[in-house]
Amino acid sequence: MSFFQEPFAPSNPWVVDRALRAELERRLGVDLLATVTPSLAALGEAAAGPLADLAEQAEASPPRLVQYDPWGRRIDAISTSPAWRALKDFSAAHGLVATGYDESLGDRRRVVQAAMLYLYSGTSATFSCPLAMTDAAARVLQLHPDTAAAERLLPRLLSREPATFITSGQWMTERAGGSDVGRTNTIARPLEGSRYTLHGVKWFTSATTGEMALTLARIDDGDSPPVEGSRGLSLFCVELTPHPEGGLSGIRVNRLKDKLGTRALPTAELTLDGVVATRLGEVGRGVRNISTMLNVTRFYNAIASASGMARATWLAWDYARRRYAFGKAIADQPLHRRTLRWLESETAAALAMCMEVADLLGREEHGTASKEELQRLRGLVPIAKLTLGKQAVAVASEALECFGGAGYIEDTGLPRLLRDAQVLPIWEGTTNVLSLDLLRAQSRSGAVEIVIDDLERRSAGLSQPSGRLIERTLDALRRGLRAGLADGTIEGDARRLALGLGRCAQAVFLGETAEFDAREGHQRFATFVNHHLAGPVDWWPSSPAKEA
Ligand code: MFK
Repeated sequence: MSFFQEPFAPSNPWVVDRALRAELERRLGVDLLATVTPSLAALGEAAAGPLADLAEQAEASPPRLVQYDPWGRRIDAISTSPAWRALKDFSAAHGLVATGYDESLGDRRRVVQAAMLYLYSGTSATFSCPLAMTDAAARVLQLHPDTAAAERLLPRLLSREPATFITSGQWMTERAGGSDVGRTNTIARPLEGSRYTLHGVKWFTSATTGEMALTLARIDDGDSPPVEGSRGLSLFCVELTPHPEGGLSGIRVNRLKDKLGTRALPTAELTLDGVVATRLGEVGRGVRNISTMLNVTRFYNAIASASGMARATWLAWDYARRRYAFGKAIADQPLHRRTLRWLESETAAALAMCMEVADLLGREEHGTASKEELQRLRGLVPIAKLTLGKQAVAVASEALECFGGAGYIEDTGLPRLLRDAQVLPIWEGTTNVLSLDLLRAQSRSGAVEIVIDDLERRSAGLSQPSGRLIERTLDALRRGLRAGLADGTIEGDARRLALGLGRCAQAVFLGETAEFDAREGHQRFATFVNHHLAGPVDWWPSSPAKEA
Protein backbone atom coordinates (compact mmCIF):
# COMPACT_ATOMS: atom_id res chain seq x y z
CA MET A 1 0.00 0.00 0.00
CA SER A 2 1.29 3.49 -0.83
CA PHE A 3 2.41 5.70 2.04
CA PHE A 4 1.33 9.32 2.34
CA GLN A 5 2.68 11.48 5.12
CA GLU A 6 0.04 13.02 7.36
CA PRO A 7 0.50 16.80 7.03
CA PHE A 8 1.35 19.09 9.94
CA ALA A 9 -1.25 21.48 11.36
CA PRO A 10 -0.89 24.79 13.21
CA SER A 11 -1.28 24.49 16.99
CA ASN A 12 -3.20 26.92 19.16
CA PRO A 13 -0.25 28.90 20.58
CA TRP A 14 -2.22 30.05 23.60
CA VAL A 15 -2.72 26.41 24.58
CA VAL A 16 0.74 24.98 23.82
CA ASP A 17 3.05 27.87 24.71
CA ARG A 18 3.94 27.39 28.37
CA ALA A 19 6.64 30.07 28.15
CA LEU A 20 4.04 32.70 27.28
CA ARG A 21 1.88 31.75 30.26
CA ALA A 22 4.89 31.94 32.54
CA GLU A 23 5.88 35.38 31.22
CA LEU A 24 2.38 36.70 31.76
CA GLU A 25 2.01 35.24 35.22
CA ARG A 26 5.31 36.90 36.11
CA ARG A 27 4.57 40.31 34.63
CA LEU A 28 0.80 40.65 35.07
CA GLY A 29 0.07 38.65 38.18
CA VAL A 30 -2.75 36.15 38.47
CA ASP A 31 -5.67 38.60 38.62
CA LEU A 32 -4.79 40.75 35.61
CA LEU A 33 -3.87 37.62 33.65
CA ALA A 34 -7.33 36.22 34.34
CA THR A 35 -8.88 39.49 33.11
CA VAL A 36 -7.04 39.45 29.77
CA THR A 37 -7.18 35.68 29.22
CA PRO A 38 -10.36 35.72 27.08
CA SER A 39 -8.76 38.09 24.53
CA LEU A 40 -5.57 36.03 24.42
CA ALA A 41 -7.47 32.74 24.15
CA ALA A 42 -9.51 34.15 21.25
CA LEU A 43 -6.33 35.18 19.43
CA GLY A 44 -4.72 31.78 20.04
CA GLU A 45 -7.77 30.02 18.66
CA ALA A 46 -7.83 32.29 15.62
CA ALA A 47 -4.12 31.70 14.96
CA ALA A 48 -4.80 27.98 14.62
CA GLY A 49 -7.83 28.49 12.35
CA PRO A 50 -9.49 31.52 10.75
CA LEU A 51 -6.50 33.86 11.03
CA ALA A 52 -4.23 31.25 9.43
CA ASP A 53 -6.78 30.87 6.61
CA LEU A 54 -6.89 34.62 6.01
CA ALA A 55 -3.10 34.78 5.97
CA GLU A 56 -2.96 31.95 3.43
CA GLN A 57 -5.46 33.72 1.20
CA ALA A 58 -3.60 37.03 1.46
CA GLU A 59 -0.32 35.32 0.53
CA ALA A 60 -2.02 33.65 -2.43
CA SER A 61 -3.31 37.02 -3.75
CA PRO A 62 -0.44 39.48 -3.42
CA PRO A 63 -1.07 43.20 -4.05
CA ARG A 64 -1.02 44.55 -7.60
CA LEU A 65 -0.34 48.04 -8.88
CA VAL A 66 -2.79 49.20 -11.52
CA GLN A 67 -1.19 52.29 -12.99
CA TYR A 68 -3.74 53.16 -15.70
CA ASP A 69 -7.47 52.79 -16.04
CA PRO A 70 -8.86 51.22 -19.22
CA TRP A 71 -9.03 54.68 -20.84
CA GLY A 72 -5.45 55.62 -20.18
CA ARG A 73 -5.87 57.80 -17.09
CA ARG A 74 -3.05 57.44 -14.58
CA ILE A 75 -4.68 56.05 -11.43
CA ASP A 76 -1.84 54.30 -9.53
CA ALA A 77 -4.23 52.09 -7.59
CA ILE A 78 -2.76 49.45 -5.31
CA SER A 79 -5.20 46.59 -5.36
CA THR A 80 -5.18 44.31 -2.31
CA SER A 81 -7.06 41.08 -1.65
CA PRO A 82 -10.25 40.84 0.43
CA ALA A 83 -8.22 38.69 2.85
CA TRP A 84 -5.66 41.47 3.36
CA ARG A 85 -8.47 43.90 4.14
CA ALA A 86 -10.04 41.35 6.47
CA LEU A 87 -6.73 41.15 8.34
CA LYS A 88 -7.06 44.87 8.96
CA ASP A 89 -10.62 44.48 10.30
CA PHE A 90 -9.48 41.58 12.47
CA SER A 91 -6.70 43.64 14.02
CA ALA A 92 -9.08 46.51 14.81
CA ALA A 93 -11.73 44.26 16.34
CA HIS A 94 -9.13 42.57 18.56
CA GLY A 95 -7.68 45.93 19.59
CA LEU A 96 -4.12 45.02 18.64
CA VAL A 97 -2.99 48.65 18.51
CA ALA A 98 -5.56 50.06 20.93
CA THR A 99 -4.45 47.75 23.75
CA GLY A 100 -1.07 49.49 23.86
CA TYR A 101 -2.91 52.71 24.83
CA ASP A 102 -5.52 51.19 27.14
CA GLU A 103 -5.40 53.31 30.33
CA SER A 104 -7.28 50.64 32.28
CA LEU A 105 -4.19 48.40 31.99
CA GLY A 106 -1.95 51.06 33.59
CA ASP A 107 1.73 50.48 32.93
CA ARG A 108 1.03 46.82 31.99
CA ARG A 109 -0.54 47.86 28.67
CA ARG A 110 2.48 47.07 26.51
CA VAL A 111 2.95 43.64 28.14
CA VAL A 112 -0.63 42.65 27.33
CA GLN A 113 -0.24 44.04 23.84
CA ALA A 114 3.06 42.20 23.32
CA ALA A 115 1.34 38.92 24.21
CA MET A 116 -1.41 39.67 21.71
CA LEU A 117 1.04 40.56 18.97
CA TYR A 118 3.10 37.46 19.74
CA LEU A 119 0.00 35.32 19.15
CA TYR A 120 -0.91 37.27 16.01
CA SER A 121 2.17 38.38 14.07
CA GLY A 122 3.51 35.04 12.84
CA THR A 123 0.14 34.18 11.30
CA SER A 124 -0.72 37.64 9.97
CA ALA A 125 0.87 37.52 6.49
CA THR A 126 2.93 40.49 7.85
CA PHE A 127 -0.09 42.67 8.60
CA SER A 128 1.96 43.23 11.76
CA CYS A 129 4.00 45.68 9.63
CA PRO A 130 1.16 48.17 9.03
CA LEU A 131 0.21 47.75 12.69
CA ALA A 132 3.75 48.65 13.74
CA MET A 133 3.64 51.86 11.70
CA THR A 134 0.15 52.64 12.97
CA ASP A 135 1.10 52.22 16.58
CA ALA A 136 4.27 54.26 16.10
CA ALA A 137 2.34 57.05 14.39
CA ALA A 138 -0.18 57.04 17.24
CA ARG A 139 2.66 57.49 19.73
CA VAL A 140 4.13 60.38 17.76
CA LEU A 141 0.73 62.08 17.51
CA GLN A 142 0.14 61.48 21.21
CA LEU A 143 3.31 63.48 21.86
CA HIS A 144 1.94 66.33 19.69
CA PRO A 145 -1.51 66.57 21.28
CA ASP A 146 -2.26 70.16 20.34
CA THR A 147 -2.21 69.61 16.61
CA ALA A 148 -5.33 69.31 14.48
CA ALA A 149 -3.77 66.19 12.95
CA ALA A 150 -3.62 64.49 16.34
CA GLU A 151 -7.18 65.44 17.16
CA ARG A 152 -8.46 64.08 13.86
CA LEU A 153 -6.29 61.00 13.38
CA LEU A 154 -5.37 59.62 16.80
CA PRO A 155 -8.86 58.31 17.68
CA ARG A 156 -8.97 56.47 14.36
CA LEU A 157 -5.50 54.92 14.72
CA LEU A 158 -6.60 53.62 18.11
CA SER A 159 -10.09 52.58 17.08
CA ARG A 160 -11.44 49.09 17.80
CA GLU A 161 -14.13 49.57 15.15
CA PRO A 162 -13.16 48.20 11.73
CA ALA A 163 -15.27 50.91 10.06
CA THR A 164 -13.29 53.77 11.60
CA PHE A 165 -9.85 52.16 12.13
CA ILE A 166 -7.10 53.58 9.90
CA THR A 167 -3.49 52.54 9.43
CA SER A 168 -0.40 54.67 8.92
CA GLY A 169 2.72 54.28 6.83
CA GLN A 170 6.25 55.46 7.64
CA TRP A 171 8.07 56.82 4.63
CA MET A 172 11.64 57.31 5.70
CA THR A 173 13.95 55.57 3.26
CA GLU A 174 15.15 57.34 0.13
CA ARG A 175 17.54 56.25 -2.62
CA ALA A 176 20.41 58.17 -1.02
CA GLY A 177 19.77 57.10 2.55
CA GLY A 178 18.35 53.96 4.13
CA SER A 179 20.52 53.98 7.25
CA ASP A 180 21.93 57.50 6.86
CA VAL A 181 18.60 59.27 7.05
CA GLY A 182 20.42 62.62 7.08
CA ARG A 183 20.82 62.24 3.29
CA THR A 184 17.08 62.63 2.75
CA ASN A 185 16.43 64.77 -0.35
CA THR A 186 12.69 65.40 -0.15
CA ILE A 187 11.88 69.09 -0.03
CA ALA A 188 9.03 70.75 1.90
CA ARG A 189 7.72 74.06 0.48
CA PRO A 190 5.72 76.20 2.90
CA LEU A 191 2.02 76.87 2.21
CA GLU A 192 0.67 78.55 5.32
CA GLY A 193 1.17 77.92 9.05
CA SER A 194 2.39 74.35 9.55
CA ARG A 195 1.20 73.21 6.11
CA TYR A 196 3.65 72.42 3.32
CA THR A 197 3.83 70.61 -0.01
CA LEU A 198 6.34 67.75 -0.32
CA HIS A 199 8.50 66.97 -3.36
CA GLY A 200 10.79 63.95 -3.63
CA VAL A 201 11.04 60.18 -4.03
CA LYS A 202 10.52 57.69 -1.20
CA TRP A 203 12.28 54.43 -2.04
CA PHE A 204 10.73 51.98 0.47
CA THR A 205 7.25 52.73 1.71
CA SER A 206 5.72 49.73 3.39
CA ALA A 207 2.07 49.45 4.26
CA THR A 208 1.48 51.88 1.41
CA THR A 209 -2.29 51.45 1.49
CA GLY A 210 -2.62 53.27 4.82
CA GLU A 211 -4.74 56.39 5.15
CA MET A 212 -1.83 58.51 6.46
CA ALA A 213 1.95 58.42 6.80
CA LEU A 214 4.74 60.11 8.70
CA THR A 215 7.75 61.18 6.70
CA LEU A 216 10.83 63.43 6.75
CA ALA A 217 11.62 66.39 4.50
CA ARG A 218 13.94 69.39 4.30
CA ILE A 219 12.26 72.79 4.38
CA ASP A 220 13.04 75.08 1.45
CA ASP A 221 11.42 78.47 1.96
CA GLY A 222 13.04 79.92 -1.16
CA ASP A 223 14.95 82.58 0.83
CA SER A 224 17.95 80.70 2.20
CA PRO A 225 19.37 77.32 1.05
CA PRO A 226 17.93 74.30 2.96
CA VAL A 227 19.97 73.13 5.95
CA GLU A 228 21.96 70.01 5.07
CA GLY A 229 22.25 66.75 7.09
CA SER A 230 19.87 65.40 9.70
CA ARG A 231 19.65 68.79 11.49
CA GLY A 232 17.81 70.12 8.42
CA LEU A 233 15.04 67.53 8.55
CA SER A 234 11.55 68.03 9.92
CA LEU A 235 8.76 65.55 10.53
CA PHE A 236 5.57 65.69 8.45
CA CYS A 237 2.20 64.01 8.59
CA VAL A 238 0.64 63.21 5.21
CA GLU A 239 -3.06 62.40 4.92
CA LEU A 240 -3.72 60.45 1.75
CA THR A 241 -6.67 61.82 -0.19
CA PRO A 242 -8.09 60.57 -3.49
CA HIS A 243 -7.50 62.73 -6.57
CA PRO A 244 -10.77 63.61 -8.37
CA GLU A 245 -9.45 62.01 -11.57
CA GLY A 246 -8.19 58.85 -9.88
CA GLY A 247 -5.18 57.90 -7.78
CA LEU A 248 -3.95 59.93 -4.84
CA SER A 249 -3.57 63.70 -4.69
CA GLY A 250 0.06 64.70 -5.10
CA ILE A 251 1.48 61.14 -5.06
CA ARG A 252 2.57 58.81 -7.87
CA VAL A 253 3.18 55.12 -7.19
CA ASN A 254 6.22 54.27 -9.30
CA ARG A 255 6.16 50.53 -8.68
CA LEU A 256 5.67 47.84 -6.06
CA LYS A 257 8.82 46.17 -4.77
CA ASP A 258 9.48 42.59 -5.85
CA LYS A 259 10.57 41.26 -2.45
CA LEU A 260 12.18 38.02 -1.24
CA GLY A 261 9.33 37.56 1.25
CA THR A 262 6.50 39.48 2.99
CA ARG A 263 4.71 39.22 -0.34
CA ALA A 264 1.19 39.93 0.87
CA LEU A 265 2.39 43.33 2.09
CA PRO A 266 2.46 46.18 -0.45
CA THR A 267 5.81 47.98 -0.38
CA ALA A 268 6.09 50.76 -2.93
CA GLU A 269 8.33 53.42 -4.42
CA LEU A 270 6.53 56.75 -4.37
CA THR A 271 7.05 60.13 -5.94
CA LEU A 272 5.72 62.91 -3.75
CA ASP A 273 4.63 65.52 -6.23
CA GLY A 274 3.20 68.34 -4.17
CA VAL A 275 1.25 66.26 -1.65
CA VAL A 276 0.05 68.46 1.21
CA ALA A 277 1.53 67.66 4.63
CA THR A 278 1.41 69.06 8.16
CA ARG A 279 4.64 69.62 10.07
CA LEU A 280 4.77 67.95 13.47
CA GLY A 281 7.15 69.38 16.06
CA GLU A 282 9.88 71.91 15.62
CA VAL A 283 11.71 72.67 12.39
CA GLY A 284 14.94 70.66 12.21
CA ARG A 285 13.91 68.15 14.90
CA GLY A 286 12.60 65.56 12.45
CA VAL A 287 15.10 62.79 13.23
CA ARG A 288 14.62 63.22 16.95
CA ASN A 289 10.85 63.17 16.51
CA ILE A 290 10.81 60.16 14.20
CA SER A 291 13.07 58.22 16.57
CA THR A 292 10.01 57.87 18.86
CA MET A 293 8.43 56.07 15.94
CA LEU A 294 11.53 53.96 15.33
CA ASN A 295 11.58 52.70 18.89
CA VAL A 296 7.98 51.47 18.60
CA THR A 297 8.50 49.83 15.20
CA ARG A 298 11.69 48.16 16.48
CA PHE A 299 9.70 46.81 19.42
CA TYR A 300 7.19 45.35 16.94
CA ASN A 301 10.02 43.96 14.84
CA ALA A 302 11.35 42.10 17.89
CA ILE A 303 7.89 40.67 18.61
CA ALA A 304 7.49 39.62 14.98
CA SER A 305 10.82 37.78 15.32
CA ALA A 306 9.71 35.96 18.47
CA SER A 307 6.31 35.18 16.97
CA GLY A 308 7.82 33.79 13.76
CA MET A 309 10.16 31.61 15.83
CA ALA A 310 7.22 30.33 17.86
CA ARG A 311 5.24 29.46 14.76
CA ALA A 312 8.17 27.63 13.16
CA THR A 313 8.89 25.77 16.41
CA TRP A 314 5.31 24.63 16.99
CA LEU A 315 4.95 23.47 13.42
CA ALA A 316 8.17 21.48 13.74
CA TRP A 317 6.93 19.89 16.99
CA ASP A 318 3.60 19.00 15.44
CA TYR A 319 5.25 17.41 12.43
CA ALA A 320 7.69 15.49 14.61
CA ARG A 321 4.77 13.76 16.33
CA ARG A 322 3.28 12.69 12.99
CA ARG A 323 6.48 11.69 11.18
CA TYR A 324 7.89 8.22 11.82
CA ALA A 325 11.44 7.11 11.07
CA PHE A 326 13.57 4.22 12.32
CA GLY A 327 10.66 2.69 14.18
CA LYS A 328 9.22 5.65 16.11
CA ALA A 329 7.95 9.21 15.89
CA ILE A 330 10.88 11.54 15.31
CA ALA A 331 9.64 13.56 18.31
CA ASP A 332 10.77 10.56 20.40
CA GLN A 333 14.22 10.28 18.83
CA PRO A 334 16.69 11.74 21.34
CA LEU A 335 18.67 13.85 18.90
CA HIS A 336 15.67 15.34 17.14
CA ARG A 337 13.93 15.94 20.44
CA ARG A 338 16.96 17.84 21.64
CA THR A 339 16.87 20.01 18.52
CA LEU A 340 13.21 20.79 19.13
CA ARG A 341 13.91 21.63 22.77
CA TRP A 342 16.67 23.97 21.60
CA LEU A 343 14.27 25.73 19.21
CA GLU A 344 11.85 26.06 22.08
CA SER A 345 14.48 27.60 24.34
CA GLU A 346 15.45 30.12 21.64
CA THR A 347 11.82 31.10 21.22
CA ALA A 348 11.25 31.44 24.96
CA ALA A 349 14.38 33.59 25.28
CA ALA A 350 13.18 35.82 22.45
CA LEU A 351 9.80 36.17 24.10
CA ALA A 352 11.39 36.97 27.46
CA MET A 353 13.36 39.78 25.82
CA CYS A 354 10.22 41.22 24.18
CA MET A 355 8.40 41.13 27.49
CA GLU A 356 11.17 43.00 29.31
CA VAL A 357 11.11 45.72 26.64
CA ALA A 358 7.29 45.79 26.74
CA ASP A 359 7.41 46.17 30.51
CA LEU A 360 9.79 49.13 30.31
CA LEU A 361 7.98 50.74 27.38
CA GLY A 362 4.67 50.53 29.22
CA ARG A 363 6.26 52.19 32.25
CA GLU A 364 7.77 54.94 30.12
CA GLU A 365 4.49 55.72 28.41
CA HIS A 366 2.48 55.55 31.64
CA GLY A 367 4.99 57.81 33.39
CA THR A 368 6.03 55.29 36.06
CA ALA A 369 9.55 54.53 34.77
CA SER A 370 12.56 55.60 36.81
CA LYS A 371 15.44 57.43 35.11
CA GLU A 372 17.47 54.21 35.22
CA GLU A 373 14.64 52.29 33.56
CA LEU A 374 14.39 54.87 30.77
CA GLN A 375 18.11 54.55 30.07
CA ARG A 376 17.85 50.76 30.11
CA LEU A 377 14.95 50.93 27.64
CA ARG A 378 17.06 53.11 25.34
CA GLY A 379 19.77 50.42 25.34
CA LEU A 380 17.51 47.38 25.20
CA VAL A 381 15.41 48.41 22.17
CA PRO A 382 18.29 48.17 19.65
CA ILE A 383 19.72 45.13 21.46
CA ALA A 384 16.38 43.32 21.28
CA LYS A 385 15.71 44.23 17.68
CA LEU A 386 19.11 43.18 16.39
CA THR A 387 19.50 40.03 18.50
CA LEU A 388 16.05 38.69 17.72
CA GLY A 389 16.27 39.53 14.01
CA LYS A 390 19.36 37.33 13.64
CA GLN A 391 17.87 34.65 15.87
CA ALA A 392 14.66 34.55 13.82
CA VAL A 393 16.56 33.67 10.66
CA ALA A 394 18.60 30.95 12.42
CA VAL A 395 15.51 29.42 14.01
CA ALA A 396 13.49 29.49 10.78
CA SER A 397 16.36 27.79 8.95
CA GLU A 398 16.70 25.06 11.59
CA ALA A 399 12.94 24.56 11.72
CA LEU A 400 12.78 24.03 7.96
CA GLU A 401 15.44 21.35 8.33
CA CYS A 402 13.15 19.55 10.79
CA PHE A 403 10.81 18.83 7.87
CA GLY A 404 13.51 17.35 5.67
CA GLY A 405 12.79 17.87 1.96
CA ALA A 406 9.28 19.14 2.67
CA GLY A 407 10.84 22.19 4.31
CA TYR A 408 12.31 23.17 0.94
CA ILE A 409 9.14 22.76 -1.13
CA GLU A 410 6.99 25.80 -1.84
CA ASP A 411 3.52 24.28 -1.63
CA THR A 412 4.07 23.21 1.98
CA GLY A 413 4.18 26.95 2.81
CA LEU A 414 7.31 26.31 4.88
CA PRO A 415 9.90 28.23 2.80
CA ARG A 416 7.88 31.36 3.54
CA LEU A 417 8.94 31.11 7.19
CA LEU A 418 12.55 31.63 6.18
CA ARG A 419 11.86 34.29 3.54
CA ASP A 420 9.72 36.30 5.93
CA ALA A 421 12.29 35.99 8.71
CA GLN A 422 15.03 37.45 6.50
CA VAL A 423 13.43 40.89 6.48
CA LEU A 424 13.64 41.16 10.27
CA PRO A 425 17.38 41.91 10.54
CA ILE A 426 17.02 44.44 7.68
CA TRP A 427 13.80 46.34 8.28
CA GLU A 428 14.01 49.28 10.74
CA GLY A 429 17.80 49.24 10.95
CA THR A 430 20.32 46.51 10.12
CA THR A 431 22.35 44.69 12.75
CA ASN A 432 25.37 46.91 12.20
CA VAL A 433 23.40 50.17 12.19
CA LEU A 434 21.65 49.22 15.42
CA SER A 435 24.95 48.20 16.99
CA LEU A 436 26.16 51.73 16.24
CA ASP A 437 22.91 53.11 17.64
CA LEU A 438 23.74 51.27 20.85
CA LEU A 439 27.12 52.99 20.99
CA ARG A 440 25.32 56.30 20.43
CA ALA A 441 23.12 55.50 23.43
CA GLN A 442 26.24 54.71 25.47
CA SER A 443 27.95 57.95 24.55
CA ARG A 444 24.86 60.06 25.34
CA SER A 445 23.69 58.47 28.59
CA GLY A 446 25.95 55.52 29.43
CA ALA A 447 23.09 53.17 28.48
CA VAL A 448 25.32 50.16 27.81
CA GLU A 449 26.99 50.30 31.23
CA ILE A 450 23.55 50.73 32.81
CA VAL A 451 22.26 47.62 31.00
CA ILE A 452 25.35 45.66 32.10
CA ASP A 453 24.98 46.82 35.74
CA ASP A 454 21.37 45.70 35.78
CA LEU A 455 22.07 42.30 34.18
CA GLU A 456 24.98 41.66 36.53
CA ARG A 457 22.86 42.40 39.57
CA ARG A 458 20.06 40.18 38.34
CA SER A 459 22.25 37.26 37.22
CA ALA A 460 23.57 36.95 40.77
CA GLY A 461 20.11 35.77 41.84
CA LEU A 462 19.78 33.08 39.16
CA SER A 463 20.28 29.34 39.55
CA GLN A 464 23.84 28.03 39.23
CA PRO A 465 25.98 27.33 37.30
CA SER A 466 24.03 29.27 34.62
CA GLY A 467 24.08 32.54 36.59
CA ARG A 468 27.88 32.40 36.88
CA LEU A 469 28.28 31.73 33.15
CA ILE A 470 26.26 34.85 32.40
CA GLU A 471 28.28 36.96 34.87
CA ARG A 472 31.51 35.76 33.31
CA THR A 473 30.38 36.93 29.87
CA LEU A 474 29.09 40.24 31.21
CA ASP A 475 32.42 40.85 32.82
CA ALA A 476 34.21 40.23 29.51
CA LEU A 477 31.80 42.55 27.72
CA ARG A 478 32.32 45.33 30.24
CA ARG A 479 36.09 45.04 30.00
CA GLY A 480 35.87 44.99 26.22
CA LEU A 481 33.63 48.05 26.17
CA ARG A 482 35.96 50.04 28.40
CA ALA A 483 39.07 49.00 26.52
CA GLY A 484 37.44 49.77 23.17
CA LEU A 485 36.28 53.19 24.36
CA ALA A 486 39.71 53.96 25.77
CA ASP A 487 41.70 53.03 22.67
CA GLY A 488 39.09 54.17 20.12
CA THR A 489 38.45 50.72 18.57
CA ILE A 490 34.96 50.18 19.92
CA GLU A 491 33.16 50.84 16.64
CA GLY A 492 34.63 47.75 14.98
CA ASP A 493 33.52 45.66 17.95
CA ALA A 494 30.05 47.20 18.32
CA ARG A 495 28.29 44.22 16.81
CA ARG A 496 29.89 41.58 19.01
CA LEU A 497 29.20 43.79 22.02
CA ALA A 498 25.54 44.17 21.05
CA LEU A 499 24.98 40.49 20.24
CA GLY A 500 26.88 39.40 23.36
CA LEU A 501 24.72 41.66 25.47
CA GLY A 502 21.65 40.39 23.67
CA ARG A 503 22.45 36.80 24.63
CA CYS A 504 23.17 37.72 28.25
CA ALA A 505 20.00 39.77 28.53
CA GLN A 506 17.88 36.98 27.06
CA ALA A 507 19.45 34.50 29.47
CA VAL A 508 18.78 36.69 32.51
CA PHE A 509 15.15 37.39 31.60
CA LEU A 510 14.57 33.73 30.73
CA GLY A 511 16.19 32.60 33.99
CA GLU A 512 13.94 34.87 36.01
CA THR A 513 10.81 33.62 34.25
CA ALA A 514 11.88 29.99 34.84
CA GLU A 515 10.52 30.34 38.39
CA PHE A 516 7.04 30.64 36.92
CA ASP A 517 7.16 27.36 35.02
CA ALA A 518 8.48 24.75 37.42
CA ARG A 519 8.05 21.93 34.90
CA GLU A 520 10.04 23.23 31.94
CA GLY A 521 11.34 26.72 32.71
CA HIS A 522 14.67 25.69 34.24
CA GLN A 523 15.31 23.26 31.41
CA ARG A 524 14.79 25.98 28.80
CA PHE A 525 17.07 28.33 30.73
CA ALA A 526 19.86 25.74 31.05
CA THR A 527 19.54 24.79 27.36
CA PHE A 528 19.84 28.43 26.29
CA VAL A 529 22.82 29.20 28.53
CA ASN A 530 24.63 25.99 27.52
CA HIS A 531 24.13 26.78 23.88
CA HIS A 532 25.30 30.40 23.95
CA LEU A 533 27.34 31.11 27.04
CA ALA A 534 29.08 27.93 28.19
CA GLY A 535 32.05 27.99 25.79
CA PRO A 536 35.37 29.73 26.44
CA VAL A 537 35.10 33.52 26.50
CA ASP A 538 37.86 33.94 23.97
CA TRP A 539 36.15 36.34 21.65
CA TRP A 540 36.85 39.58 23.47
CA PRO A 541 38.60 41.87 22.94
CA SER A 542 39.22 41.38 19.24
CA SER A 543 42.89 41.75 18.48
CA PRO A 544 44.17 43.41 15.30
CA ALA A 545 46.08 40.16 14.61
CA LYS A 546 42.83 38.21 14.52
CA GLU A 547 41.27 40.62 12.08
CA ALA A 548 44.23 40.74 9.73
C1 MFK B 1 8.16 44.24 6.83
C2 MFK B 1 8.32 45.10 5.64
C3 MFK B 1 9.45 44.81 4.81
C4 MFK B 1 9.62 45.63 3.59
C5 MFK B 1 11.05 45.69 3.14
C6 MFK B 1 11.82 46.70 3.95
C7 MFK B 1 13.25 46.80 3.58
C8 MFK B 1 13.96 47.83 4.42
C9 MFK B 1 13.47 49.22 4.20
C10 MFK B 1 14.10 50.21 5.10
O1 MFK B 1 14.85 50.97 4.63
S1 MFK B 1 13.66 50.25 6.76
C11 MFK B 1 14.47 51.71 7.37
C12 MFK B 1 15.85 51.43 7.81
N1 MFK B 1 16.46 52.62 8.36
C13 MFK B 1 16.50 52.87 9.68
O2 MFK B 1 15.97 52.16 10.52
C14 MFK B 1 17.27 54.08 10.12
C15 MFK B 1 18.59 53.65 10.63
N2 MFK B 1 19.35 54.81 11.11
C16 MFK B 1 19.29 55.19 12.39
O3 MFK B 1 18.62 54.56 13.22
C17 MFK B 1 20.09 56.39 12.75
O4 MFK B 1 20.71 56.11 13.96
C18 MFK B 1 19.21 57.67 12.89
C19 MFK B 1 18.65 58.01 11.53
C20 MFK B 1 18.06 57.50 13.86
C21 MFK B 1 20.03 58.82 13.48
O5 MFK B 1 20.96 59.29 12.60
P1 MFK B 1 21.65 60.76 12.68
O6 MFK B 1 21.18 61.51 11.52
O7 MFK B 1 23.11 60.55 12.82
O8 MFK B 1 21.04 61.49 13.96
P2 MFK B 1 21.61 61.70 15.43
O9 MFK B 1 22.30 63.04 15.43
O10 MFK B 1 22.38 60.56 15.93
O11 MFK B 1 20.28 61.82 16.30
C22 MFK B 1 19.39 62.92 16.16
C23 MFK B 1 18.56 62.96 17.45
O12 MFK B 1 17.72 61.80 17.53
C24 MFK B 1 19.38 62.96 18.72
O13 MFK B 1 18.66 63.69 19.70
P3 MFK B 1 19.16 65.15 20.19
O14 MFK B 1 19.22 65.99 18.95
O15 MFK B 1 18.10 65.58 21.17
O16 MFK B 1 20.50 64.96 20.81
C25 MFK B 1 19.41 61.49 19.12
O17 MFK B 1 19.64 61.31 20.51
C26 MFK B 1 18.01 61.08 18.74
N3 MFK B 1 17.92 59.65 18.46
C27 MFK B 1 18.49 58.98 17.42
N4 MFK B 1 18.17 57.69 17.50
C28 MFK B 1 17.41 57.54 18.60
C29 MFK B 1 17.25 58.79 19.22
N5 MFK B 1 16.53 58.95 20.33
C30 MFK B 1 15.95 57.86 20.86
N6 MFK B 1 16.06 56.63 20.32
C31 MFK B 1 16.77 56.43 19.20
N7 MFK B 1 16.86 55.22 18.67
